[in-house]
Amino acid sequence: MSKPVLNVALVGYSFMGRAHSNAYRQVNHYFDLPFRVVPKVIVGRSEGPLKVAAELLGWEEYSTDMAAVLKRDDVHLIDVATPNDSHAPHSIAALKAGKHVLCEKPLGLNVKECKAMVAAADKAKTADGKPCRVGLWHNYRRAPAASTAASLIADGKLGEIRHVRAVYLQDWLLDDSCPATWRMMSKTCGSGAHGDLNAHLIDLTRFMTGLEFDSVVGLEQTFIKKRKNADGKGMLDVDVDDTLLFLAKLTNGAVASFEATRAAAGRKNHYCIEINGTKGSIVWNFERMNELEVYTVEDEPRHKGFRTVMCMDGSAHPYAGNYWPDGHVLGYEHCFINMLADFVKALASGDEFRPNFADGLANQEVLDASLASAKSGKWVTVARSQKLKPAKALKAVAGKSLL
Ligand code: SOE
Repeated sequence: MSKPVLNVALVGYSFMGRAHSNAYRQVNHYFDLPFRVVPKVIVGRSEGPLKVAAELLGWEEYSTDMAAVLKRDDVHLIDVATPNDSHAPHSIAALKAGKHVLCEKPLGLNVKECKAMVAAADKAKTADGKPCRVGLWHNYRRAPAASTAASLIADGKLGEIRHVRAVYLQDWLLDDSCPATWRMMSKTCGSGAHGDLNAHLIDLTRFMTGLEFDSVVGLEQTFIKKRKNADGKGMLDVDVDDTLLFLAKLTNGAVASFEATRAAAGRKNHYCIEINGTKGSIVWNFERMNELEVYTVEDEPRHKGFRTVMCMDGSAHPYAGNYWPDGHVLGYEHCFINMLADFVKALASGDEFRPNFADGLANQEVLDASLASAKSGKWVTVARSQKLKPAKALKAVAGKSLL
């Protein structure tokens, strides 16, 4: 019997639009899903590049008229992969039109926008009266090793969490050769490396530990304060951070440190988190994304030490078995395919999907508090406006390839 279709409209087609397009094309090839996911229409402003993107990225149609796309009853899911200042307008319009929404991170420019997005999501209904579902593209949760770390912690293997230390280091703004883009203006991005990269560190900390942030103290720097405009005319005064570091106290008393920068020479996309508990530690380094370093105090002294676990065993690690036999590694793009598969399953089952817009708001409350602290130099209590249960750690569904 043929499956019902889930027709998708994507707005935005640069880096994230390309990564999402790949997920829409691939997901049904590797996951047995209740819907056939169809990359239906790609939306943008300029017809020429849009036509090329539609052909290249595998979209059936293209349109420069978002309002018209939202009116279509053969479009079910809107994917917002545009710059941060358009996340709220696009997502809220799509929810009001009764569409499900997947939005790129960070959810919005600030807490105010995120609260409006959560409110819109809480009341939105599809044309047939069902709740609209929402998700937030924090893709790294869906790396098998990251989900394995979360399940080890949820099962108490690390004991009580005491420390989190995480860095997300890039170097594309090391010098003044990169012209000004939307990522360097607070009106279009909210904050710089902070909202772009610390957002991932905050999300993974919340996901892996199940803890929330109590208070923070931040330090920001903008090393290059002026950048030439892309059109070569004049200079932009950069009003967001190149770098933001912050310390945090988590809700169980654990202490944490976070570093996000776009000025660490030689670091291209160096994302690494270490979590220490009373019974052990994990280290996950995205550059070795299929491996998880694990230490447990219970090991006997003869072989006690950090061990490297290759998280590609379909019987033990989420998602691994959907692709290849044990040990054949996955890449950055699989995190997006895995997340989309979970979203589509949740859409059909009605089960909770995380991270959702409430997670995006919780994340933004930490981002805004640490940015405020960086400006004041004082500790800031995170104004948590929700009581969220920790996301369920993703257990390995006995992964099976479809052939
Ligand atoms: C740019 O820093 C960027 O594309 C981020 O926006 C993404 O979230 C990250 O996954 C890769 O780097």
